[in-house]
Amino acid sequence: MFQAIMADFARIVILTGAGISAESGIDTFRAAGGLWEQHRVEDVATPEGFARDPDLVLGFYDMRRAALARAQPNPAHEALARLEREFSKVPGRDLLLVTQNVDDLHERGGSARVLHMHGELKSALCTACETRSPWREAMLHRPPCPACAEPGLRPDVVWFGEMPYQMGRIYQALEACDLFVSIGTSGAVYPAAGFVQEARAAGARTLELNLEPSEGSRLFHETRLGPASVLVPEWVDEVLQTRI
Ligand code: BV8
Repeated sequence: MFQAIMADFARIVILTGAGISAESGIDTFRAAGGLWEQHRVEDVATPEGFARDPDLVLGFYDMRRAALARAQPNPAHEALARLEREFSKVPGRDLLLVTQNVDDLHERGGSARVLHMHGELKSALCTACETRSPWREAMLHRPPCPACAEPGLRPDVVWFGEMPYQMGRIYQALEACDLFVSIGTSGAVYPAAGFVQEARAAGARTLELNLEPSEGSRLFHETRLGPASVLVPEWVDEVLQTRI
């Protein structure tokens, strides 16, 4: 892969996956011992699995919400926040951070504008009144919905077969971007795995930062392999140097 020339980029879309939070101690999905080895996807990340065994699903997300409370953002999250701060100082520049992750490490790392296309662990969706509420506790004991008091809360995350959030806004940003950067994702799940093709069709440069080649590596102009906590700060320095 030839080195992408860090020319001046005005509109950047960044997609992150579980790999950017791995060094914060958050399990990824497909690594050895990862989340999908401990549980079948069909059982814990589909509406059918939730209908079949709500206790298993609520317990699975309670465990992940508790693990998140013990995790801290890492230099990769912090570097993206630095890029957002510097970008926002320059008129006409736009940065959209789209994450597949349901953790809040981007926000705790300092990012202000984060689009959680697969929802968030710290949000509860009521199956009775469809209200979304900020949520930090467990759900296994069926707490009452803050809006309607019904005991019908589920994790506000997008399961397989459900519609990801804000797809219109994401596709709009992909059509207008001049740089698309994918960080820490295996490229195994759609529609996120197809974003690189949307960006290329729009004429954008495409860069992948990942620990190992993903399923979509061949679709990127450039792939850099290594841990996000090293690659992302290096890349942000490159982009910001070019700008000044
Ligand atoms: C949809 C949220 C229609 C919950 C997740 C049949 C029926 C219905 C749908 C389908 C079907 N067949 C296919 C589909 C589509 C389906 C799909 O893609 N299935 C796959 C299995 C083929 N998708 C859907 O159902 C989606 N909805 O299609 O609706 C539609 C279509 C178009 C437009 C609009 C609507 C909904 C999918 C969402 C599922 N929810 N998560 C939760 O978190 O529990 S999926 C979950 O896995 C993630 O959110 C993410 O999206 C996905 C991939 O995970 P990654 O983040 O990439 O993590 P992974 O472990 O896989 O990889 C980690 C990577 O990091 C690795 O590459 C590793 O090398 C790297 N890494 C590790 N350490 C580091 C590192 N990199 C850097 N540094 C490190 N230190």
